[in-house]
Amino acid sequence: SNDKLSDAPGADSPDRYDVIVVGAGFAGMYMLYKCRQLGLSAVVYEAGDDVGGTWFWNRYPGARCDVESLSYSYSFSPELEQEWEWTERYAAQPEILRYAQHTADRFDLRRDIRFETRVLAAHFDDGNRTWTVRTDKGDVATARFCVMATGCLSTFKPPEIDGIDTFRGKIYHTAAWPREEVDFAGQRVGVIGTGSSGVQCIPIIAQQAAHLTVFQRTPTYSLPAQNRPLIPGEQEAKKANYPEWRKAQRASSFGTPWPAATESALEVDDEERNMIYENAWQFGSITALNNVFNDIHQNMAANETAATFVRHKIRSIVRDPDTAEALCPDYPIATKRPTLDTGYYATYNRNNVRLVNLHKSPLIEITESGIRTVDHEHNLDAIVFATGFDAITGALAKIDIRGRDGRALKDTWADGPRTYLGLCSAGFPNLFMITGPGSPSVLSSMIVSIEQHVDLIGSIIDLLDQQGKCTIEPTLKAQDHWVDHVNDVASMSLFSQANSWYLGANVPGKPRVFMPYVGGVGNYRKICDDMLANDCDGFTLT
Ligand code: N01
Repeated sequence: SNDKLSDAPGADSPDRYDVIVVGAGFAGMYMLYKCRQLGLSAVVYEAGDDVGGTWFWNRYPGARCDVESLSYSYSFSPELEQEWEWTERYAAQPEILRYAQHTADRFDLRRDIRFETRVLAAHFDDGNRTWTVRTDKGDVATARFCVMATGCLSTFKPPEIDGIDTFRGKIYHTAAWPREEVDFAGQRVGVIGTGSSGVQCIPIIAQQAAHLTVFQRTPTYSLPAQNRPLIPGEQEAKKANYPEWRKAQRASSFGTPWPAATESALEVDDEERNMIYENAWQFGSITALNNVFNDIHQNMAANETAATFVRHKIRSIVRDPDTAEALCPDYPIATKRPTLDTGYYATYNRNNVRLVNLHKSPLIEITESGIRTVDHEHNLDAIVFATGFDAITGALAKIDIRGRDGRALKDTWADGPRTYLGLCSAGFPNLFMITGPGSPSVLSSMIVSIEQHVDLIGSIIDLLDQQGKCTIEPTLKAQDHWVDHVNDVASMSLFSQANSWYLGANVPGKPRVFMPYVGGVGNYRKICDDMLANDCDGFTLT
């Protein structure tokens, strides 16, 4: 609403804090910990009834992280690092959720988290330089600082398909999966979407259901996870070496250390190139295949050699030639997010699984009994939407955020997000976004980037307090310069060549702006450290 928050009920005696944090996923939890460390009073509002964010909501069968568990974990507490035991190379959702819950218990975080409470609005008051936040539970609270720990992939997008309401069977969305076990036994199930969520749930649903129909619009390049239980000694070795490993993570390009490739894919002969790709395929990592040569992200011909390798793999695994062809992508590899799977392509060899190529047979509507494409009516008992997210800006857009002079963030960003360092936006003093647009965010192992931003925000607040300053806000000049830099770096890579959610292409009407920073986690950290060392260069402190 347009009402001033200061007129809302409860606004005459709001709860006051130093910091209000929105979201209790990995970002919000660590932000709360950091506030306590700095002696700041803080409250966290969380829509779910427990911590964990992404790992709280995405309970679909097969949900699993595609960063190795020994890397995808907090580094801020050596005790936590040492005591937690991972069971698999790539941890599944229940285990990561237990880890988040354990962290909350261990540091007694829950007492400052208000669960089942959604933040509706956050308004900055120029007069007293505070943020006022209103929730759906009627809470009104004020704080000097407001931190959005709302996640990059937390607002699932509507599937934009007619007739959903008419369907008489069950509807599921991978990002809003029910808590209780879903039993697909004996059912005819349809899955729409073949991104990371789709390729993870499809093989498992295929095993459970009587029949599975996969509705594919754009095929994905999927690599085998080669997941396995951790072998004896493996975890102990990493734990003994954690400080160095974490250092390497922070200095790396994507948050997981990877040896820098020195050769071009076009410099080696076919046999050697294939052997190198085969080894990467057998290794099992989303970063392996596209980083064995130094030009796959930059050079179309080099990129094509990796893409061809994966297409050969698909054709060698999938027995039906038409299905195999339909599964072969034709855009440059790694320009949309690659996916990591367990048995995805082989699933299409099962006789209870059918692939519908929506490019050939477009989807018309959902009917009361299933899904109608131009040439067929598919009768279904359940439909699973694995259709993705309004990424990076979606969760921020859902909150009525107003900065100086009552200006809405939504209006300020009508042509695409504008930030300085992906952390703050001009006109919105003392508002921080953890892994916001213009930071490495989704092009990194998220916890590495989350910890960096939380540490940075802590240092900035500390510096303001030491200098007796109240507000911090980026200058327009620094912001414009940063936005240009983010765009320049993206346009030098092939990333801008696919219709991906990185640039908002999956949401109708969303401005096409490449949102994550492609410059690399290590470089980005250095830029931020320099900014801080130079008295918050690019920010105005008042
Ligand atoms: O979503 P997506 P996701 N009709 O947007 C299709 C992270 N993640 O939830 O490409 C028909 O990638 C859409 O087709 P198209 C990870 O960063 C990580 O799978 O738009 N189809 C696409 O195939 C990931 O990248 C993990 O043509 C429609 C699919 O739905 C990000 O989250 C696991 C459609 C959406 O794919 C998002 O992944 C899961 C329509 N109307 C997620 N609308 C791991 O760590 C959309 N599609 C492993």
